[in-house]
Amino acid sequence: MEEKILVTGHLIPDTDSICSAIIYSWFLNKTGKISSPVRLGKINRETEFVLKKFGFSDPELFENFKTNQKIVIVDTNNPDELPKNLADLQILEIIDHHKLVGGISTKSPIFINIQPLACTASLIFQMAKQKDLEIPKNIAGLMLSAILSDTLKFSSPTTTELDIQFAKELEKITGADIDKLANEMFLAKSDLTGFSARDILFFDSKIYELKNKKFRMSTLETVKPEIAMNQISEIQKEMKKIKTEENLDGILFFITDIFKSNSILITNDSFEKDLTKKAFGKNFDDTDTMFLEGVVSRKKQIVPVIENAL
Ligand SMILES: [Mn+2]
Repeated sequence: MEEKILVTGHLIPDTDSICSAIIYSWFLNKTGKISSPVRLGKINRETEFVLKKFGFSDPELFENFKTNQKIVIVDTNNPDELPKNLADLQILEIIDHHKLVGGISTKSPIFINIQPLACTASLIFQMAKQKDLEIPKNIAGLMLSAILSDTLKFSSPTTTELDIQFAKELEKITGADIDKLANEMFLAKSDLTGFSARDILFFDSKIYELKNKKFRMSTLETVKPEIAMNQISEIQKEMKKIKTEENLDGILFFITDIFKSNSILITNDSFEKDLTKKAFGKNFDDTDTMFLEGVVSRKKQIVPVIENAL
């Protein structure tokens, strides 16, 4: 039997990462390959809601990939967000919408599709259209959900005309209403019951090496920022712990209000405060937080200004 290809997104998977692994695996199977989706971490509540709504089960959790395992990577091209033994695996393809970070090398030429769209699922929809594939309703539902998730319902500056056009086409195919689906997803995502301060900090968190300094930047996207604000002192305690454990130069936490399109920044020490004051050109208020009107995208509005300020 032909060896199975595993399709995986990044560590700490978000909705696009999980849905795109499932969608791309469907795409590969449609084009004559044998594949299944896997995941590298816990499913978040938004993704859990989406999978249930469109009738999918969680992809299998994979921690150990055997040497020479054939894999396709979706929604990242960053080796730090992929399995530790990446160099021993056989990467067949990369489908992504993030900046090229480098560090991945392959034994032979591979297929790479990286485009500046808001979402990996948009790229796969485009590929499916090019092949004239008929897209089942439930796959279209995952594609639409991933676009709504990554674009925060088109409010993120990463959103392109193409993402919006695709979402509208997918809305027709799947029969789900965009506004209603987005509301349900964002409410599911805002429910923090049962999560610790540490869980909250790792929902959507990435390490960045900027000008030789190591940062962790965590974002909580929510429609109810008050839930996290109520436990901010615990969250700050945890941030300090993580900073020591991971030997970071800084750890920044952003609570992003998806409906109002703004963020609250939380930091701890004077290095982080001075840096972010310079980056955003704003001061901290009495509660030691910084209010950032219109800031919703880590990729486009946070990382570049921090890098500049350094
Ligand atoms: Mn994505």
